[in-house]
Amino acid sequence: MFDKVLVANRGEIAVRVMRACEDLGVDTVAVYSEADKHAGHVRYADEAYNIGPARAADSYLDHEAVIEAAQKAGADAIHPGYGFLAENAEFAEKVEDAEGVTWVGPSSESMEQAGEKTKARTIMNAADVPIVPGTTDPVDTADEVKEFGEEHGYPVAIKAEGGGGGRGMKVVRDPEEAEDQLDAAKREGEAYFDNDSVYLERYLENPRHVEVQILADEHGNVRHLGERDCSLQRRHQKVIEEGPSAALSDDLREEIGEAARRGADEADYYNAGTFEFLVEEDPDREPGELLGPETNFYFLEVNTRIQVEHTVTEELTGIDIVKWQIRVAAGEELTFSQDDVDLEGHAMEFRINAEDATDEFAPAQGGSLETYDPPGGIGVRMDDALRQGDDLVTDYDSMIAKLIVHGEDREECIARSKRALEEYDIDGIVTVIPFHLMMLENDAFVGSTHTTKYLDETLEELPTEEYQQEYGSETAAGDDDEETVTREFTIEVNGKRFEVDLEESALPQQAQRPAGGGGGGGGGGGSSGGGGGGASPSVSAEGEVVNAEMQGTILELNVAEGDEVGSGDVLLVLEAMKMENDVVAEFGGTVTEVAVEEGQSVDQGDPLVVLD
Ligand code: MV4
Repeated sequence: MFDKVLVANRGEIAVRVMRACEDLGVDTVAVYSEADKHAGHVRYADEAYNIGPARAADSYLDHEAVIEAAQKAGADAIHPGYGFLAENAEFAEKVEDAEGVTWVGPSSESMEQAGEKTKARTIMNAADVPIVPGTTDPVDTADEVKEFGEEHGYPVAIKAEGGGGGRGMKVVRDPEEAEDQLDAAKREGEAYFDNDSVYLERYLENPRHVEVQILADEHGNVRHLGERDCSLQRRHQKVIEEGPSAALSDDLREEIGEAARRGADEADYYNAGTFEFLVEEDPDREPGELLGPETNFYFLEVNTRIQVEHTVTEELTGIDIVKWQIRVAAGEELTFSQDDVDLEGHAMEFRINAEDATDEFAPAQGGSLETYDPPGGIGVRMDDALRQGDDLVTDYDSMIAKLIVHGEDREECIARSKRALEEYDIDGIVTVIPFHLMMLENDAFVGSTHTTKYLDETLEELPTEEYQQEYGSETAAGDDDEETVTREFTIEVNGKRFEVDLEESALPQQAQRPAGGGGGGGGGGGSSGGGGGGASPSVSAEGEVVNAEMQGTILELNVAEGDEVGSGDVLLVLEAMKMENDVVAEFGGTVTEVAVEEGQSVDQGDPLVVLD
């Protein structure tokens, strides 16, 4: 076993990995950026090293800085968590080659194979794992797309060779779209993955997203730990994950699990991994009916990392997946057989994101945890790295915690989840807790007839605002547009306790009154957050700078210096956290400067374009 493991990550997953180390009696090393000096993972670790500025590219993504920290600390292994460098085969190879340091993960070769989708499809095909009907060779011309459409029918999916997780996929619904969508897919592939190679698949209109957890050692033992259903997604972002899937019959479950195991075996895969499948939903299926063994399912991709939602599987199987990642990397053999793997009860994971569901899930732009009082009790697990009083760090993703709930069956799991989410007390930062509570009373989710399209298609019809009103946290600036401050008081009347919410209407009053009118208590003044352009409304002689609202990648640049634009024109598309965000002109004018190029990654607040 290792003596000391460096965790090349931050937040809840870094703490999760360090907890596994503690359980194994292994020392822990954290790395952190300037923005994370006081972060939970730094507090948790035995020792910690500053590896650079807040900007991820200069710290958590800096290969040399991470490896140097490991060598300085005398760590004999590096665990990458998820995100950041976790699926970077080049980095894994550098760690493999570094003196005295072991990579906790699959071989860099496996990672490279998994990253090239046509290669992965070829291997799965060889292992008799069903793949979506399509090509395993790259496609170059619109004519090839049309030929495929004629033979297999429309719609056709064009996917980037290096793609995954919602990036670089375009759908062609009729032959006229072939050329444009082919260009778009190639452009995205080039911008994100430095690879404009694309391939084709039949596009499935109504899939469920089912993924199988694999654990394998370096001695040829491969186990599958059952599946998770991640069909509840918004713009490719998972919202609630659960297991076992409430849509699968046991026979189908067994088939999919065994297919994943065969695939991992064929690929000589080791360590933890997830095999993603699309399962063709039957649109006429009623709640309570299950998809039988005749149902089509298709391999989609392999994720060569520990995933956010691994906790669901841990609750169902009682197996500590992260601990096994470390043991397997140290050369140990798995000590349980496939028959030993038992799924017990039902589990759900709720991602607690600091986002405003009533404002297109805009990430919170700041704030601090005035109250942080997470739930507990039977069946409740919290994975987080925060405590009351912490300031929100907005430089990275918006997930601040995970709530994982286990019950004897799905019904108990849902009831317990409601209880836990209602217990959860957070003030000072907006979160999606009210949205989760809404989903637990949503017919499609409760009946488990939802597919991956459900949220994107019906979000607008859901009573998101009502739940936010009822269950939303108190935040300093109030709810975005309404500039009210709510304060909670506890009073006792004749010995009975009452909780009273007092609302102060702060800002509008001040604005209407002449100076000196007093009125509200200061009330935060509120950054408006929101989805629009984001630049402050001051005007300078050279023009107004449009800044990046969040960290991301420039996917598409629509303007050049000297261009005239109208109010509302899309200046560029910023991809952040797997979502495409249009950055629009707030007023018409001339583009006096373009500060970025396609494919460039930018930080929150970086200047993008100047408009005059
Ligand atoms: C598909 C598909 C339908 N047909 N491929 C989206 C992310 C990327 N990893 C693959 N994705 C999809 N591929 C074919 N041939 C539908 C999706 C898809 C999806 C998949 C899993 C989870 C959520 C999704 C949401 C929209 C589309």
